[in-house]
Amino acid sequence: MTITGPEGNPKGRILYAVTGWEPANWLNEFARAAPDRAVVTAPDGPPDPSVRYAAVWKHPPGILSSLPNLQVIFSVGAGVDHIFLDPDLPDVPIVRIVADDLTARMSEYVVWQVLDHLRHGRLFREQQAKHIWAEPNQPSAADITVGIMGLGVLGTDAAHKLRHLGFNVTGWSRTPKQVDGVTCHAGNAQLDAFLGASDIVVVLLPLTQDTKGLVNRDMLMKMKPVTPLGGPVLINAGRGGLQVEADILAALDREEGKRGALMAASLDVFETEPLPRESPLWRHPRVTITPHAAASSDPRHLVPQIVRQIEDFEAGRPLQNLVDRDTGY
Ligand code: NDP
Ligand code: OXD
Repeated sequence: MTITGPEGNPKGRILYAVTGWEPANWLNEFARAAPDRAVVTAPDGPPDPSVRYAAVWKHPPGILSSLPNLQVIFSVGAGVDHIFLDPDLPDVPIVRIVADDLTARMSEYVVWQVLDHLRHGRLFREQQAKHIWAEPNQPSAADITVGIMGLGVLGTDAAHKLRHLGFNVTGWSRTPKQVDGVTCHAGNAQLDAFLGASDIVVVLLPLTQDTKGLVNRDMLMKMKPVTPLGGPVLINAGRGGLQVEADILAALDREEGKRGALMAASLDVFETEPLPRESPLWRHPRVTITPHAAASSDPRHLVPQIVRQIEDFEAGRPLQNLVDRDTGY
C-alpha cells in the first residue's frame, strides 16, 4: 500500500485503483490539488474505513466492496463500462469524467481521421514510398456526410468541428437530440436511415448491454455501398466491445462497390486490448490503428475536477456527470 498526503487526517481518503497507467503523475496531481487529503493506492490488510472516495480505471473486482465507508466512485475515464465489470460493485453514486481537455483531444482524433480519409492520406503515403506523382479524384468536405454514432459530450463536439470544416453531419443517439446544423436520428427505428445517409461512420458510443457488438455484419450491410470516397469508412473510438472484428475484416475484403464492403477503417479501440500481435488488423493495408489513444485522460485536467467534486459533495452540493446504472452510461 502507498499513502500520499497526511495520515491521521479526518478528511475522507481517496483510493486510487487504476490498472495499466503510470500512477506517479496522478498521485502528484492529487497531492497538489488535495494536499490535506490522503490517497491510498492499493488497500491491503483489513478494510479501510477512512477511504470514502475511489478514483478507478479497470480496478481489481471486489476491491471497492471491501471499503465499508465508500461514498462515491469516480471513473478517471469518460467511459464507465470498466466499472460495471465488477460483480461486487457497491451501491454508491458513480461519476464520470467530462472535461474540455478530453473532449478536445477526441475531436482532434476524429477530425484527423476524417480528413485523412477525405484527403487520401493512405494513398499519398504509399505513393511517396514509391516516388509516384499522381493526383486522384478529390471530393471536398461538402461532398461527404459524416455520421456520428453517439451524440453525447464527445460526439456533439466532434459534430460541431466537422461542420465547421464544411462536412455534412448526421448523428444517432438513444433519445432524440437537437444539434445545430446536424441531422439527428434516434433509436433503433432510425438506425437504418442514419447508416444509409453516412459516407463515414464515426462510433462514439458507450459500451452497454444495448450497444455491445453493434458494429457487426448486419450494421455494415446497411452502410452505403458507394460513396464519394469509393466506399464507406468506419472510425471507432468508442469501445472495442462495440465492434465484431471478424465482421470488419470480412467487410474490408469484400469486393469494392458491393453492399457490406468497407473501404477503410480507423480503429482506436479493440475487442482485446492491447490488440494481440497476431491480429490480422495490424497488417491490413486499409486499417489505421491507434492504441486506445484517441483521448487520453490527463491528470492535470482531471484530478482538480475530481477533487472539486469531492469538496462540493462534502459541502452538500450535488455531484455532476453522474452515471445512470440502468442505461449503463
Ligand atoms: P455520453 O454519455 O456523453 O454520450 C453517449 C452517447 O451515446 C449519447 O448520445 C447516447 O444517447 C448515445 N447512446 C448510448 N446508448 C445508445 C444506444 N443504445 N443507441 C443509440 N445511442 C446510444 O458519452 P461521451 O460522449 O462522453 O463518451 C462516449 C464514449 O467514448 C465513452 O463511453 C467511451 O467509451 C468512449 N471514449 C473513448 C476514448 C478513447 O480514447 N478512445 C476516450 C473517451 C471516451 P443519448 O444522448 O440519447 O443519451
Ligand atoms: C475513456 C477512455 O473512457 O480513455 O476516457 O477510453
